[in-house]
Amino acid sequence: MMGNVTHTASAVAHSNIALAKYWGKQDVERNVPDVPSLSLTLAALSTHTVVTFDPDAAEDRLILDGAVVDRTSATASKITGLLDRVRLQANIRWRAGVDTRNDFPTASGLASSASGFAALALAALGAAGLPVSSPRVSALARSASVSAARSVFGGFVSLEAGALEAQPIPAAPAAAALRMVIAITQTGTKMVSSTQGMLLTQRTSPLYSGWKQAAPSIYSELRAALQAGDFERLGDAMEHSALCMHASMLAARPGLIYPLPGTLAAIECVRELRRAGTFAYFTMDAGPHVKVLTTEGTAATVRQALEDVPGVLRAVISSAGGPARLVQAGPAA
Ligand code: 2P0
Repeated sequence: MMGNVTHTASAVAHSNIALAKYWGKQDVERNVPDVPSLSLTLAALSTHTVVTFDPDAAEDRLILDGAVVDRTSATASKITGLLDRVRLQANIRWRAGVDTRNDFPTASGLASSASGFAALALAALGAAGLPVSSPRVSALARSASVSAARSVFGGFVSLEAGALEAQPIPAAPAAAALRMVIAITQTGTKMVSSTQGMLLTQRTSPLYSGWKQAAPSIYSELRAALQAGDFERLGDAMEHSALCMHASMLAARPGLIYPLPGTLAAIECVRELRRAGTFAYFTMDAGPHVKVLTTEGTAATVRQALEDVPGVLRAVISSAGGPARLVQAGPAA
């Protein structure tokens, strides 16, 4: 139990893109994944979160990119759910102030929950004076958002089916030259949240069982290719993972159609680049943006080609990012 002072901590975490996708929950209550996933943490996209436990506060105050988060939203309940777990572990009842900022546009549809909940988990444990070992932070982040478990670690990260926490995995030394180019496409409609989307897929898609059956072997192939430095095989398995996941989404009822015309044009551009001999493989998540795996030497060419695609607004190059880190902890001034 802490003394009667305000405790605060500040953390930074990077986002991540899954090369082998997670889509489906084995345990909805505990938020445990149904399939194994493997991601690359991205240096270019990060979230900075400050958590302050305040004995005098009557309720949690949540600020996202300078705006108050609607208390009735799913985001607010995920944040307060995570804070409640920390309060329980620390045996405190104090309400918290949470101030979180993304260094990329939150409304752009890029994954902000991965970096956001990883930074929140680390800052909240730090502010409560609890140990911040990576497995513990990862398990707490996962309880709010499965992909966030992976953002606690840098580089290549895996999260096994049924696992409570992610872990960093070895890659061939040449993997240091890999880059991800994120092509941001026009967003038209409001997206179904990932949580709602995957529960709908599990409940209604006749292709979910096929996805669940295929995912472990795609993951294993991708992991082996990464370790062996066989990047063509890695890229091929990565595209297969994304397309199998999207096949299961498309067959949900009502169908989840995330790609937009610009998404398909960007995919065609990637295949065109590859036919011309450039190392470039795509993946896409629960949104219309396209993420392209390429190398340091070809990233600028890939970015330019993507930015020339109608429907692509801009493209960002990212190298591998490091682990989530505490930037400041202790009683507030
Ligand atoms: C992934 N996605 O592996 C997959 C691929 C989107 C498509 O993890 O319900 O925010 O909070 O555990 O982690 C996005 O879903 O979902 C996601 P919840 P999460 O990156």
